[in-house]
Amino acid sequence: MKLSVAVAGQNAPADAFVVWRGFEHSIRKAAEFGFHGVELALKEAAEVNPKELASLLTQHNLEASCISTGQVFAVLGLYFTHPDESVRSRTLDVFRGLIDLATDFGGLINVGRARGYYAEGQPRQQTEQLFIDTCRTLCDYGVNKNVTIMIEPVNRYEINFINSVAEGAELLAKVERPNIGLMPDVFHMNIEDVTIGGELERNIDMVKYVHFADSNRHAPGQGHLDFDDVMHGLARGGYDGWASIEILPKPDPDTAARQAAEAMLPMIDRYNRGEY
Ligand code: LER
Ligand code: MN
Repeated sequence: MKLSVAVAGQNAPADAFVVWRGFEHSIRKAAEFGFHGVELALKEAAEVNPKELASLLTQHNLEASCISTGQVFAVLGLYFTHPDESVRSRTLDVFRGLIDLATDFGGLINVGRARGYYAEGQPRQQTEQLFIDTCRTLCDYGVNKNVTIMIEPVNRYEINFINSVAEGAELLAKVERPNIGLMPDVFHMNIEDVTIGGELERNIDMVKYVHFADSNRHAPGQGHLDFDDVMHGLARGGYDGWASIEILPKPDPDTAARQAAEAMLPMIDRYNRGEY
């Protein structure tokens, strides 16, 4: 398993769960703190210059772990289940651009709240069908580019559709595409799932990536989540992908990142030595 940290552009909204902003600064800091990669939180592909980004990553010996898309929903207001076809079409355009970018940067696209939600007056069955159809369109676009689309279950206080890993796994089976998967976030699992380690293990075939934060969205170790349980569950399932730190920049960005690195890098080393 490798450890990444979520970062964003300079103009990301204040409530984005990233420790650092500005790609040059973030990549330098991530390397300095010992992370193996950066998760790029973007709202559209045009936000980065691929050549400059590739050269920064090479210079600091870091990988891009994935492209996450919270801002596509939060800033652009775009999502898969929107009743208006023209909004869905713009959503597809933005995601196609991000998929193209992901071919050189990690090959993994996160879909959080951009999956959409059960809206008042919209039949639930229609919401689910729009979700499935959009996933299929994007998976088909990404499959020959080796890009996987990962749906992130998000807790009920942030959205009303696909809250638990179990719900996500059930719905994604209906997408019937090889390059669809789940991105469990242990912060959300702590609210929604019956167990954390157990559910990670049980659904491991769908798990392509994981988000790490403690129960209070602070760095692992600063809340009451049991990361031994998380690591044991992933190890029992034989997981060998990325884990990414997605936390609040509190008490300040560097302290939060240092706490996360100091808590998790030794655990990742033990994990990779087969000690869980
Ligand atoms: C995004 O990765 C996430 O975990 C959500 O809480 C953002 O709304
Ligand atoms: Mn997350």
